[in-house]
Amino acid sequence: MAIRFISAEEAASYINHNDVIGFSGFTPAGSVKATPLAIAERAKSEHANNRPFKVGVITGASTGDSLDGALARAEAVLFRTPYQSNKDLRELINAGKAEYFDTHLSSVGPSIRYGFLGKINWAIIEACDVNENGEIVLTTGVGISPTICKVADRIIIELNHYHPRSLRGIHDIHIQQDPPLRREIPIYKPSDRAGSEIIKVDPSKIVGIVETNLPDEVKGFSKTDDVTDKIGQNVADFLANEMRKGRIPASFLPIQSGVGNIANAVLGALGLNKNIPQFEMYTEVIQDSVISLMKEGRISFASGCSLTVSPDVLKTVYENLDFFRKRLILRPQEISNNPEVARRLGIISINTALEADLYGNVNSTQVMGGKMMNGIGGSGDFTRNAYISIFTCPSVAKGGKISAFVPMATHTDHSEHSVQVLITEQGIADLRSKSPKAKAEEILNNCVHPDYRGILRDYINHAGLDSHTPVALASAFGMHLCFEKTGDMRNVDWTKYGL
Ligand code: 0RQ
Repeated sequence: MAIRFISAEEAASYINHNDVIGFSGFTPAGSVKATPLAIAERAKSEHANNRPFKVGVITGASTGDSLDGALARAEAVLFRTPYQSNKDLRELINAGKAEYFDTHLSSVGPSIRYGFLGKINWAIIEACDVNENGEIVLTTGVGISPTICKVADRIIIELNHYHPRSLRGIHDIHIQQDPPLRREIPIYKPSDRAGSEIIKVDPSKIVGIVETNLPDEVKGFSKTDDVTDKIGQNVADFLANEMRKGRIPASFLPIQSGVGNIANAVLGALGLNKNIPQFEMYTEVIQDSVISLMKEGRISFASGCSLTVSPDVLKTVYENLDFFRKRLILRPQEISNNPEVARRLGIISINTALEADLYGNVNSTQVMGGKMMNGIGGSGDFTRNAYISIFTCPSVAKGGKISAFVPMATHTDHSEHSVQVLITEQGIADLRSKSPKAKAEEILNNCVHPDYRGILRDYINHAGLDSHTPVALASAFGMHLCFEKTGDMRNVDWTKYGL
């Protein structure tokens, strides 16, 4: 194959209305940038000429603004899956102008191969190197790229010169065979390799190569504050205590940590707590704090799906690639988030809740039951299969007007059967081996904000104390209804809500 270089506009000109596209990347790391921007422009000009133009968008997880943001603003999204976190796309989804289905990240690649997502017309992926034999070296995110390259009819590659070709070797591309031929994944510790450094495709499927030189659109983190620092300290104290009690081996266990401000602060706190030994990570997103802790020797190895770090941190990684190459592996999300591996390694999962109920059911995705925030991401892949599963969140949101703890979660991503520990800035609720009533006491005494303890105590006292799980059906959403009516859950008057 002679490599054919094309412009992003030419690439976009090949895409048809209703085409389904699988995009590279996992978070903004490794997401394509120039081609989706050109597709968005094409959509706008088609719409201006009264012609329909929308595409199905399948990604690894969230992406950068040039992909999700641009396509959303152009109203060019037919459907979208899985995790997203772009403000404009979120608004489009919540306005019902794009079909969105949220699914576990480890399931996306296999679901595509099983045919559950229909035909995939295009794979549009970012690479730092490609040759005439169809050998592709990815950049900072692996996501679903190996699978979409395999199943898509045609492939467009963004060759991004921002990333050095010497990234080759940092990826471990292993895709399982599908049932009934599936075997075990040969990963027994985070640093084990199971696959290849490259993706190999049929070169005749590559329609063209779009050259770019663009950084990942990774946003920095908010500075930690008293609340996130305290949550981090509580997580570190909990884990140090588990070690003291002999419930976590002295060599420690691999950590999985979600994304966002809280997760970043938690990792920082784990690094600072000298009662926790040097540790490894088997996770999905490798954030800024992982790189700092690696430099300090607190993290010895990190296996992930993406290197989602701010531009300055990525520069440090590239300037010291020999050091980091020995300590980092990037894998497809069906392997980084694989339930089999999570269970085998005994990972400690730490993810974030929007709200939880008094029995430990966690809502990570839908505000007031129906407004999509980001999506479940990998939190379900890990939580259900963790050695210890932890959820963190501040005890209140919106300046105290919303309690993170409510009588009944308005949506459940993680059920009480999988959630073992809840941690806020107030303290730690250890839910393991407790009945629903005992879980409610633990949460009420240790995690709930003082402003809401009396309110929730009243609910518990009145709610079916003669049942296994105390629930007063008429009042269960009283705090949410009160917020909708008055803008503050603290105003709840239970007598108005059935108690
Ligand atoms: O909104 O900034 O407008 O006030 O939610 O909350 O406290 O900044 O926390 O950045 O860590 O995000 C769950 C969304 C938390 C994220 C979530 C409002 C709050 C604020 C964000 P404002 P914070 P974070 C990894 C694995 C998905 C599950 C997961 C997430 C905004 O961590 O998407 O962990 N997790 N996946 O005010 C209304 C409530 C609220 C609320 C918080 N009860 N009601 N709004 N907020 N609680 C992902 C991958 O797999 C890639």
